[in-house]
Amino acid sequence: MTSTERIQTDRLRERVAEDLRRARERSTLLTDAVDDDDLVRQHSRLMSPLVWDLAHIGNQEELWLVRDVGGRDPVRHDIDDLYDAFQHPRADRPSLPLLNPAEARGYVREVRDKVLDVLERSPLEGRPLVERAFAFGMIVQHEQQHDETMLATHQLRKGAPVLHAEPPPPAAPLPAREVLVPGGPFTMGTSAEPWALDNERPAFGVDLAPYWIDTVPVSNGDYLAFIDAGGYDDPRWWSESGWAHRMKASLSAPRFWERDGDRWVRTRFGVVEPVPLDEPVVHVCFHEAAAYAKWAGKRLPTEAEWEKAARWDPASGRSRRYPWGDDDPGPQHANLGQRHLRPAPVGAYPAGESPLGVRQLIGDVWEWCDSDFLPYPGFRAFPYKEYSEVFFRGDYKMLRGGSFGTDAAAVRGTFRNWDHPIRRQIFAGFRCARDAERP
Ligand code: AVJ
Ligand code: FE
Repeated sequence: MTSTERIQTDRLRERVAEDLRRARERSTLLTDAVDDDDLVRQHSRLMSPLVWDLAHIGNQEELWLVRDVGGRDPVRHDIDDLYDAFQHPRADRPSLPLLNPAEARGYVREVRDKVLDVLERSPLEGRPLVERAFAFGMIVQHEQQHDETMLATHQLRKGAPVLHAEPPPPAAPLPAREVLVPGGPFTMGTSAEPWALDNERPAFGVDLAPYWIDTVPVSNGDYLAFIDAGGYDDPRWWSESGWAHRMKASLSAPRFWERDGDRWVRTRFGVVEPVPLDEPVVHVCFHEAAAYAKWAGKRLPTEAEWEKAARWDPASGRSRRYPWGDDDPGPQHANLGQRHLRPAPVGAYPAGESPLGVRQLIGDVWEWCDSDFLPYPGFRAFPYKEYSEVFFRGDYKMLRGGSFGTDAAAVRGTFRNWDHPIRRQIFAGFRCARDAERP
């Protein structure tokens, strides 16, 4: 190893240690915010008790970093089954003999101590699992993904507010409500991003017809016009399965909204407040997003259209890591990391816009796309089939760009998230697109 390589490896180790520390700081904040009774309780059948998420975070870290990368003995050989998401559905997790809060905290601490030692000694090259610290990056992302899941559990929890954050930055002037994305090829996915997960790989060419895409997500004010126009009561706007779900679930507004006389209020982490008209709508399911789009004379973008709008640079023809370029996200670019516990108003973050002028693609709200979860051409499951492969072709729709609850380490221009089209507890909204005539 040359001295330049050694300096780079040391820098990578510091980066990993910092990312692990930031993830744990967030997990600790989310679990220390409530008492033990609250930690073991199930706040919704859609979610695990918070204490399950915490120990599951530690267990995944033990499996991959202590045992596999480190080649060390198990910390706890007896609990793998309890924290295997495929063994027990979320609804059943409260009745399992889980580690109690003190045990779970002690467990994740013990695992982390060993992992920091493994990190010091690992060469961060050689086999694919450790090359450029991939396994460490995967575990950082895993913890951050569960931190967003725990934040969704907090949103479902009843009671007085326990989480607090600064308000997000204001909107900036917006030159246009939609932009034309020219037709032609672009590179989707990645073969270069070191911590990209298996479903984002490999890079491949996609040729798209031209389309228009909104420069900002659909706002609460926009969505309210759909409600006021009777959109929830008109099957013309809904797909067949969407209408069936709308009827069965009696949908009439986004989740957490309530009518209060002649205005709408929403509950946000225990605070009841008037629905802010200029914020992106959040807590809508795919079916509601698709119905709104049809009512508006538009449609949802496909996943490829979302990614081209987010990454394609017309000047160079290259695909960027993020809309603003290749730099890692900073607070000027996007509303990420639970810094603000709400989306920023539409038109915020001008420094984060794409070359074509599309804003808020990263952060604020996950954006529903009209695509199923399919592997890219040349996909290979890595390092385990249960991250992506077992979900391909299931009843899922794609979500892109991350939300205010997503950490910068757990989202990028190529990142792919998915959920059932009826789910509303996630921090999901959408933006619209429409076909353009070919020139
Ligand atoms: C990619 C967000 C759908 O939370 O179910 C966490 C991520 N995978 N633990 C999920 C995940 C295993 C996953 N999503
Ligand atoms: Fe997990």
